Amino acid sequence: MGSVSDAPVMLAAKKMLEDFGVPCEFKVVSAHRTPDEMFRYAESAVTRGLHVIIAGAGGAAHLPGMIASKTSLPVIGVPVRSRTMDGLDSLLSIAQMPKGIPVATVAVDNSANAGLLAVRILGAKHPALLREMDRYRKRMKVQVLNMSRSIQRGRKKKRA
Ligand code: RP5
Repeated sequence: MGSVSDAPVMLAAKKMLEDFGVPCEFKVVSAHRTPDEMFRYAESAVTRGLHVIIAGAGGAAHLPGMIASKTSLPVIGVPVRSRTMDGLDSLLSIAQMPKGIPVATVAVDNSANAGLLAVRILGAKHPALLREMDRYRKRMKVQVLNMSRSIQRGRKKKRA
């Protein structure tokens, strides 16, 4: 992430990866304040054994795009909500990449989805992760159906 102030948002990605048993590192590397470290980070990512990079940043959110320009690993950008423009600046900075350097972009502050997307990417090589993702989707379906049933029961009680 681009700053320690992004940590509260980015923790959801870390938790998601941990829930799926995927090891990850959690660090601050700024495109503007520590550009040399950012380049070193991106250039050494493959040899250090990384498979996917999740990069969260806000405002002039150049971190995901710049990392993607220095590595061939898949990069997922998380637009962190900014104080002044509610995250629209972050979203556009990350999504509007030039042709040739793709960055997958999730919704503003939705680092949980970045974690899930990383698991799906890794799942192409590790079938156990895909099976775990199947179970995750099934659990979600059951939760939604249960919520729907309990709402309907509540409405019936009110009418009775
Ligand atoms: C971006 O500027 C960071 O990713 C962060 O979202 C934003 C504000 O950073 P701080 O001023 O809180 O360090 O580079």
